[in-house]
Amino acid sequence: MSSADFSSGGKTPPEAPAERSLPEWAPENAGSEFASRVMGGVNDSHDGMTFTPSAGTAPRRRQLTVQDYISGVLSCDRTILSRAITLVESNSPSHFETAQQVISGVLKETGRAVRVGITGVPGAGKSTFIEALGTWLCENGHKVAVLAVDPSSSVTKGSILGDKTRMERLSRCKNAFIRPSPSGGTLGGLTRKSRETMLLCEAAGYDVILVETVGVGQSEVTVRDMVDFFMLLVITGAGDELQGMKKGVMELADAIVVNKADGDNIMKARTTRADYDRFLHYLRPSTEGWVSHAYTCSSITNDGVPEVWEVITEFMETAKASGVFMERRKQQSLSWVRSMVEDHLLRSFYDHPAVKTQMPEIEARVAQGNLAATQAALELLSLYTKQNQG
Ligand SMILES: Nc1nc2c(ncn2[C@@H]2O[C@H](COP(=O)(O)OP(=O)(O)O)[C@@H](O)[C@H]2O)c(=O)[nH]1
Ligand SMILES: [Mg+2]
Repeated sequence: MSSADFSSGGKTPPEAPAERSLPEWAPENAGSEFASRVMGGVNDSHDGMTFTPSAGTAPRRRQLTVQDYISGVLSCDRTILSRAITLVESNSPSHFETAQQVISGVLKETGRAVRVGITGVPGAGKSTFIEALGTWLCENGHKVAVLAVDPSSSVTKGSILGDKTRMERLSRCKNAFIRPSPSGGTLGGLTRKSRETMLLCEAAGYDVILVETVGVGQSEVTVRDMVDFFMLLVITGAGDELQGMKKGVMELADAIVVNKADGDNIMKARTTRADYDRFLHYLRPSTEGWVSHAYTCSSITNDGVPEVWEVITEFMETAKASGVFMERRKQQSLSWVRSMVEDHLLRSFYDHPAVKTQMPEIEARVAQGNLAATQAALELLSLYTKQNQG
């Protein structure tokens, strides 16, 4: 089996955005000429900047070589960066190969950004917070990339995280790059795509990566595993604030931020903050050597937003000094490798022809009580291994 099979699912490739005529984040809407032909480098001294019109038709986009992608990403050409991400998000094996060459080509320019994950229930204000923090960071000399990991979009086709129209202000900053969640595929596939997108953004010079996610399935754990700093955004509510809040999520957080501390809500937000802070005191810290605290902010008035960045900065200094930062990055790379292997194996198993054909019957026998679960699993696995060896 080729490495191409790592690419998620067996679906048709998504179409890429046509140059200029569509927003850079809109892969679903795009023209149909993309890409089974992006492969294939050039042998001459092609500088990657010329059009190669096909006879008779006006070209809507030029094809890019691997080298075009690499130099485009490294020089932060946003159109090319978007197309490189579309390539990474594609489910087509040939795109996968090209994407891997592009990633390899930029890899040494990655890893220098501060990676921040932001989770919280829908409506907590994650997007608004990211917009506030992102805009403030851009005004203070940073280059900010915003990504989303939204496993709901692959299942329900609807996005829990909402769309990027909310980040209108941030999207006008020339130092900001906003990319919505890729659609389609398993959470494993989604994870690979998000991580690689993060690398591409880093290679393009974005020094802060903000990843929005929501507490669905494993997505929080997934995002914790790809960022340096993980924060939980919460809001005040009626009654017991902490009720219904999963202890596990709080244990992942390097900070809990009570958002919407504005107007009539300020006092309540402060009380909520104190409650969370007390609670955090009893939890295992998410990051060794760092005591997670709770804070308040308003993503509308911006009060407390720069202070959250101060916390992140202090966290990075502490974690780098203690070696925890490097160790976590190392572990993250290793778990990335493992999750890709697992994802690949799962797909290879369920896509296996013999398994596919016989699975319904074997499962039916289990359901009818005519076959033990263990025996069924063994039968399926032997179908898989037998034909793989043969
Ligand atoms: N008053 C107030 N409203 C906010 C604040 N942050 C977000 N909101 C509002 O809360 C709603 C949900 O925000 P959104 O960012 O979409 O939440 P998300 O689902 O967590 O991304 C929107 O109507 C926002 O305008 C805040 O700090 N203060
Ligand atoms: Mg949102």
